[in-house]
Amino acid sequence: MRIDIISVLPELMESPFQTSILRRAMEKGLVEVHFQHLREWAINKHRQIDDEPYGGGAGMVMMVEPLDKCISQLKSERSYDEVIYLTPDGVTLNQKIANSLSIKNNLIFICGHYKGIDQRVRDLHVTKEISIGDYVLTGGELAACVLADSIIRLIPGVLNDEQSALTDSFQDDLLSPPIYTRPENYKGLEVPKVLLSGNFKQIEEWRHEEAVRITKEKRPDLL
Ligand code: 6GU
Repeated sequence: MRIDIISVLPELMESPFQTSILRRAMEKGLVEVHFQHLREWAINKHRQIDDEPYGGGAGMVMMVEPLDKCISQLKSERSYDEVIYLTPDGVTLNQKIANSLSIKNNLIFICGHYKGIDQRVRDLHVTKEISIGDYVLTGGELAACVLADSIIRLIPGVLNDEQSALTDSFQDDLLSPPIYTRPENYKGLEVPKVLLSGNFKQIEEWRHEEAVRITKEKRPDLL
């Protein structure tokens, strides 16, 4: 998979991709992440990428030309499955969306800033608009990192068995059951006996019951 992230502030996204699992995924060649610096596509010597909104009002608008030039250049080099605009107006990211994007080849992410992007970028190029929740961030960069992380970890080979994505919370619309490691007794708090029983059928039943109980308690909307 290849992800191109278009941004005015790519510095904001450096460390997530240089650390731990995402870094290893890139080193293994399972994913390429390319940062496209939007200012390099600016059309004047001030490297301007935003301008005042027609019709007035507060805040600036990201101009159509730099974004269109950058996206058109990328599209001339390879075909893209989706052009995703990260915006609080988008559909809220969930595991189903991450799953569906994890099987794509090439993706473009556009990180919005200020009041957003000129509508014509959406009309020309954007195929999906994604938000990471009902709150406002300073820009789309942190959301792009969240989206990329949720997708990349699902690519076969990125996680090892211990980190398996198959037993995640949300993978079957249930939260995870409680988990324990040594010691068996800590300050009088004991590990549930069933987990020490060696009876895998019983353990699986217990885990499922606990997952249902916890989901009912914390996130009844998922059931
Ligand atoms: Cl994708 N962008 C911004 N600026 N704020 C957000 C968001 C995205 N998702 C939630 N809040």
